[in-house]
Amino acid sequence: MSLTGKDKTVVRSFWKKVSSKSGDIGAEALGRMLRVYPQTKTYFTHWDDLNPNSPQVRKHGAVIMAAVGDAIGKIDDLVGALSTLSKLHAFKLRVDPANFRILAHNIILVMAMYFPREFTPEVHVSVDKFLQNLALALSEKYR
Ligand code: HNI
Repeated sequence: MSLTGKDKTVVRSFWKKVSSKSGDIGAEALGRMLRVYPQTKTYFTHWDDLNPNSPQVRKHGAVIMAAVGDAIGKIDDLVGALSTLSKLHAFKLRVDPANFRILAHNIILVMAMYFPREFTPEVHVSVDKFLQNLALALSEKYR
């Protein structure tokens, strides 16, 4: 479902409130994904420690959320904004795109946990739509 002007406004304004914690959100979301959906661990076997608080998990969670923040800055052209990352995940990392939705689910869950007051039903709808569109844009180069 494509994002409306209102969705974009809601996502941008929520991001302003939470972006200072983006590293923590990403780290916790990635750690949860690896713990709760162990099939996702297969892509990270080159890391020393896949437990939620390991330095590599925390650092990479922050990298992922920085990319999410960057995508919010380019919310009018998510496909263009994510095309390089889409190619990387498709051809080099060979990540099954079903996993993008799994990570998106963990990101929204952690956002709700960390920001219960800001995470209104309105925010929930628009951020969920945004993350689904981001997952779709990341899947664009798969063929
Ligand atoms: Ni993903 C590397 C962004 C989902 C597996 N990933 C990256 C990098 C970014 C990134 C940014 C670093 C790129 C670089 O070095 O140039 N990944 C994102 C985003 C999402 C996502 C925005 C979805 C919200 N990645 C996933 C998922 C998996 C995944 C769901 C697997 C389950 N990503 C990887 C792997 C790497 C990676 C593996 C390389 C890690 C490494 O060791 O450097």
